[in-house]
Amino acid sequence: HYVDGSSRDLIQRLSTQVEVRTQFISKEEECALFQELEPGLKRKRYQFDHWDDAIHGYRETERGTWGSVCEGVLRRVKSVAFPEGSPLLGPVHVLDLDKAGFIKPHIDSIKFCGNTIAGLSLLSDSVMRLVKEDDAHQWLDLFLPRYSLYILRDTARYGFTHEILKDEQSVFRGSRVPRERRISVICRNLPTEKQETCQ
Ligand code: AKG
Repeated sequence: HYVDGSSRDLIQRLSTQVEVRTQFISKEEECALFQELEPGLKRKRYQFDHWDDAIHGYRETERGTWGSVCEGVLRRVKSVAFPEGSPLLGPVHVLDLDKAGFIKPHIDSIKFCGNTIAGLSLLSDSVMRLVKEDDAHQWLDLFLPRYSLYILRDTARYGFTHEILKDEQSVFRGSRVPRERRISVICRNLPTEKQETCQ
């Protein structure tokens, strides 16, 4: 439903590594997250001008401590997305994309982030595209509705770039997915020592 791709086989192969959980947070929880984040975000300007940035039209922040509603949401994210006991990157990453903003294809740092990325989508639907690093013909599109949680693991995280499509290109299975301002709240785990020594 929420995953499209270049072939059935690819969708099947990545099915344990790519998850979209719809309605993961309630409207009230989105509101609580927004109210905690908006004052800090509002003080910053959207960055549009760095031509070499992976992200265009964004502002960002990190957060280590949350009020009780948000803390409950993050506990739920952690319990469904990460292996038990997997140490997480300290603060949670918050990315605020302007309506005109987008994220270009990239692979998250293998040095600083572990095998799992989990992100909540606030305020807007969007489309995330994964493209195999060494074969652009192999791709997956994920429809990320507002209030959903996506999880990328292992090969989906290491062997595929991910991007958030700009409004003009935001289409899923032939249907337009209008992009509004979007805030994502992203949790990552730390690389294990074994992963680190492999690089
Ligand atoms: C990243 O931080 O690596 C992302 O691509 C974030 C994607 C998102 O906004 O959900």
